[in-house]
Amino acid sequence: MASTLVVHLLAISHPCHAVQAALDAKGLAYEPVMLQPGPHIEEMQRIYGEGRRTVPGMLVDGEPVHGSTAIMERLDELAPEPVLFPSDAVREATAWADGELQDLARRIPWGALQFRPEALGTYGGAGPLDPAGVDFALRFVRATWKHHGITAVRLAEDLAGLPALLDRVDALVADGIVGGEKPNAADLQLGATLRVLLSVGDVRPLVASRPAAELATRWLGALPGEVPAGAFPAGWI
Ligand SMILES: N[C@@H](CCC(=O)N[C@@H](CS)C(=O)NCC(=O)O)C(=O)O
Repeated sequence: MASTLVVHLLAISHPCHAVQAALDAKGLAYEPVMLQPGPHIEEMQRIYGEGRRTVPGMLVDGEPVHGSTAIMERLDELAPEPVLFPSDAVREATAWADGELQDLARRIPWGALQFRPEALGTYGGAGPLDPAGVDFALRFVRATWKHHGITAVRLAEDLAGLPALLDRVDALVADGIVGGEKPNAADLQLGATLRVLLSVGDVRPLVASRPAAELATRWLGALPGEVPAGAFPAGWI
């Protein structure tokens, strides 16, 4: 009998999008539980245990599996095709994507939204926010700066370091570790992060002209959301 899968998610979370794409690729049915940003931290720890505050998490017949990569590993046990971890090289690329690069897709968009807070509305599929919405967005974005340790100095360093990270993604494509006929875990983790970066107008040109860009939309489609170019002060890109 098929296992019952319950997946705890946030609507705007790229590791959650990667896991949802993996479930879809394997054709596994699951119950999505959408949590509220903020209260999700307490709820996740209640379900998955102390210190496990982040989404995504998955219950397999009630057994907790926490974190996007651990979930993908478990999905390979539940359904063989497509194999998400076909090689050690994919495992290594996934671990990298789930760390350093994944974090950038938090700091860069939240960083840009500080300068264009009205654009927060576009990530929910709506238009730019009205003035009352901007008041809310400014408070929310400020909280994300604190939560993710974003500072202007760190952002400028992130932006300066981005081309080297994108070079590494391009090398994974060139080596055939990602970008194959079927999605693996690294395709999905990288794609989920890259499509967030594509939504930030200032960095889109850095990504769009590269082989890496194809990964962004191949398995996950385009992300709603757009921070118009010109958000970051000139010279940061
Ligand atoms: N690398 C982890 C990180 C997950 C993560 O940081 N999720 C964010 C949402 S994108 C979250 O729940 N953050 C809450 C927090 O930092 O306390 C994974 O891929 O599962």
